[in-house]
Amino acid sequence: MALAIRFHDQLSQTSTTSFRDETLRGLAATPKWASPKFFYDRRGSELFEQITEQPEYYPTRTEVAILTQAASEIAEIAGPDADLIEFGSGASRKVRLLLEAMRPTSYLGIDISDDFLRSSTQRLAADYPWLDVHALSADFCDELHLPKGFDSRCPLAFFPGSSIGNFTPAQAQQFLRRLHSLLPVGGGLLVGVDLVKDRAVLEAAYNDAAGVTAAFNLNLLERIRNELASDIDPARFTHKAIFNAVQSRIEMHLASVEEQTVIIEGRRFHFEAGETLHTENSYKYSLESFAALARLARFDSIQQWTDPQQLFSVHYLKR
Ligand code: AVJ
Repeated sequence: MALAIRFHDQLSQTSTTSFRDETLRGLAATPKWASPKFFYDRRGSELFEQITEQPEYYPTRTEVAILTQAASEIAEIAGPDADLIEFGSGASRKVRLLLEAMRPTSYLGIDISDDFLRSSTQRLAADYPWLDVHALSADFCDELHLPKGFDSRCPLAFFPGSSIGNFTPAQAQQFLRRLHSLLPVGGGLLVGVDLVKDRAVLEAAYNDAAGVTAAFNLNLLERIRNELASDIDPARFTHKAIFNAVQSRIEMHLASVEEQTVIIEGRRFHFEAGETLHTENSYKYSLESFAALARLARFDSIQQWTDPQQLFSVHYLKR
């Protein structure tokens, strides 16, 4: 039946323990940190969708404009037998541009937010009855296995949104190497990469006036309070996002408004007034620095697209 999606679960039981263990590990460290992959519970995924609609947050609409322009060229490079694998599919909006241009036989969406993934892939299956839709709930920071039943001779991996910017350059290189070995010779990788630019533009994008990014950041504390045994109070923290030019990254933090001790799973964590929990890095590249990183992971740069203002880029890499 055309509307049936095939759902593969690689997260299941391990996900609560990894949230607990990684949270405790990060809070015990100096400086304190938390992994941005835990932003994406259902509420967090919804807040992220709202971020993408804020006037200051240029990446999504710019990437959509680039993909709209480039879709037929991308389909041509990928060839008639290509299938699509999307990493961090979220609401699966951008991939529609590619699906319509490429008309692949199969699509596999991979995301850490499993109920969100379920509903967005179900909508894809309903809208494209000719498409064989697979969904894989997985943390792609772990080892990658393509699910049984999804076999493609010519996959095109799509990693949109500059999610690769959440990795340090060293981790990004390692991730690209793993993708490289997952793909058969001739397979492709289409990756969205945010570009370095003026500090004011960057900082505005992560400090939207409506406060959606602040709510998204603070939702991590809601998650700790709801899913772990904790007395943490999100009202005693504030959102902070700054551009670190030396490291070429936006940093998001949650700053403690006063000196306090929070309890999580029976452990006590002390915060000085103003001390922060570092929740996210979002690295910004130049066209050249990203192409160099891809080369280190043994990919060939086939084509790059950008917008007239050079805000964002999309790279076509080939194994
Ligand atoms: C999904 C990682 C690409 O870094 O811009 C948006 C996440 N964080 N606003 C980004 C995010 C705050 C986003 N990525």
